[in-house]
Amino acid sequence: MLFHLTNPNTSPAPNTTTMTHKPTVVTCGLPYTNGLCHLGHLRTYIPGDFYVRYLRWLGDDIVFVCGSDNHGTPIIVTAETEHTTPRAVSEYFHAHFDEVFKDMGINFDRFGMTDDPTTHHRTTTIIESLIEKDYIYEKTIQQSYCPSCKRFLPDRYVEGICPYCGKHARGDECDQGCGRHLEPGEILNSVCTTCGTQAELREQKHYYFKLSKFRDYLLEYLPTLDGTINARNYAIGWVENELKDWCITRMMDWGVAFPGKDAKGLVTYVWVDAPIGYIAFTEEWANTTGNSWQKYWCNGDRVHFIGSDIIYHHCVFLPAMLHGAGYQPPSAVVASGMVTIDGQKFSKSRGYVIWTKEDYLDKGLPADYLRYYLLAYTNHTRELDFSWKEFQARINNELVNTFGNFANRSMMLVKTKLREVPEVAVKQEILDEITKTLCLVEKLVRTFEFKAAIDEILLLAGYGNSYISNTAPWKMIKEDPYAAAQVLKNCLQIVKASALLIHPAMPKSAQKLWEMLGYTDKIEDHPIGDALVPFENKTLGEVRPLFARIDDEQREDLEATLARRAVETQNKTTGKDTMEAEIDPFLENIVTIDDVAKLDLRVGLVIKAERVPKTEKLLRLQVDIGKEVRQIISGIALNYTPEEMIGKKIVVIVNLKPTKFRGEESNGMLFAAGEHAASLLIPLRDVVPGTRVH
Ligand code: B3M
Ligand code: ZN
Repeated sequence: MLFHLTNPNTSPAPNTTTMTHKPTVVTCGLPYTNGLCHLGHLRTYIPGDFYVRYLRWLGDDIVFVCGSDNHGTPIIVTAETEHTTPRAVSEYFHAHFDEVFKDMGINFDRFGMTDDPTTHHRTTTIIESLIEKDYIYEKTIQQSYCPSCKRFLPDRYVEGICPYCGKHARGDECDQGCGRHLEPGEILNSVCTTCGTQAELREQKHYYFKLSKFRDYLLEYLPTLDGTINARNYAIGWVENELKDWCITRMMDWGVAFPGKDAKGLVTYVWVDAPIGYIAFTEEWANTTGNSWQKYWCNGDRVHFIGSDIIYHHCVFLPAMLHGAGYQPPSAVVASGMVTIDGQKFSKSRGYVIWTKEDYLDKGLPADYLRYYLLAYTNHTRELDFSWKEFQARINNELVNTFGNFANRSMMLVKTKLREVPEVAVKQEILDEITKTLCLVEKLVRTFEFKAAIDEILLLAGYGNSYISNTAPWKMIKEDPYAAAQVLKNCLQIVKASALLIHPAMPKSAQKLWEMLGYTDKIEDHPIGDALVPFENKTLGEVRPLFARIDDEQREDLEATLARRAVETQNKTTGKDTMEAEIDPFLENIVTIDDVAKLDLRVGLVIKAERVPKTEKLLRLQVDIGKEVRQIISGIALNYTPEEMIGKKIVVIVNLKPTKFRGEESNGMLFAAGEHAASLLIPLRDVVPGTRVH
């Protein structure tokens, strides 16, 4: 069946697109080259990439840069542990992030390294300019020093107590409490992270940036800062409360050498050169493509996508430093909420982590699903609680059942019932609906409301779905083929617009859909106005299901990987065998109070201790448990000498069936925590031997 009803209606592009926008550089926070890319990272990069793709589609002039953050103490610590250089560690993780970003469809124009010469050069230039303008001064401070490692302990080399909130803190950041940036020497009760020795304070000369001088500037600038409200408000609150000068040097040799002959041995603090990397990466891009970096950094707009834990660095420190050196400050800071997993705080050390490559991409899951999920799940500034269950539900309900179903139904009906695309005009009401969506989504994207933008696009597909269900063209076709053709042509127009609208979020899937619609070129080369150009192809391409459902088995497999990782990580830290605990022991081995009551635990006094001959780990103890003295053989010799055991009061289980170790009878068992019983359990207050432990 072929229709020849020609009415090539054209409709103007929505007028919002005719607005002109400044050249814009968009950046994403730089990942440290000290670990692998995990799902938490993506919360910054995917919305950043979506924003860039969308604005490019609207015709804006955008350059999108990022890079890896190579300096700072954690990278040196890793290099020391791995017996290699910080540069080698950086190159390894840099390559990893570069690959993962590409596989996730995150397309930077430049992904540089802060240890490359451009960042070194730009940092030196900016610092020299700050020195010249008298924004930097010298000061001797008390700095943590480890008498055992015989070195100063900058930043992550030291741990202790936060002077503001009393929680455990790392050298330069209160990571478990108030989140404050900590200045060198501020941390209390500092301990060397390498060897555990209590640190001493020693004098050291450093350079300070006069951040306090920028208070008035920041109070004037911050209300004009665009982006998400959390960033602006947090920064204003900070500046109103306190603004201390910043120590911007560290005594080590990995980093950007601090300029000046008096600064021997000092490098700039990593938080100085890292954001300067944004400028340097733009320079690198400009140099290789024949563009101008100044076009973006001096006249255009600068939009920074970051995690909400580094707002202070981007909205307080960075604008002050840039302004002081005569550069333009950020135009917008877009700060995402943090990511949790199944309600748990993301934690590499506790195994609550989903690695982008190993746990997602390598399992064959499409990048677009995760891109969609992270964009559509919740508002950008809210905390995002990831769960595979929710992931499955979203993909199946929204992508498979709504978006994919509508597109496939429309195209399959055309293919099977009409064979060719009817040459009938698209109804105005359909074009109006698309225009409405285009205007709304543009506004939402420009105001960083990514979730709402995606919802609108899905609503357009939903509108198409209801339209096709209500009109039922498959029934109509017998009585009124013209009307059925009209409906299907309208549907194809909605599919075309939906493909174009969704391509910044799901570039691969949109391209697939584009080809099913019969196009042979790249969807991203089509400007926004094309969403309203009547569907022009005469035949469709090969139509296949656009999205695949995630079944329960697959979801359970993903959940099991996460659970296993948490258990394995915990076992590694507690010294348990990995094979022993595939399942969560806390859930599987529930005991009752009655079970506990069966154990007779007593305080015992060690009165004699000696090594069991020809063994490495065993000690033979004589333990006074009140009414009698017991012999207990215990595998603690690697951690405790016989001499130090004598006189110790320990906890012993006394109703354990006697057993033999290496021919020696053991009548009881003691309690200790950690590998090879690293830490004995002893009563805190003095009690007589034989006292029952409840
Ligand atoms: N490398 C990572 C972080 O703190 C840090 C970002 C630098 S952005 C200039 O999230
Ligand atoms: Zn704190």
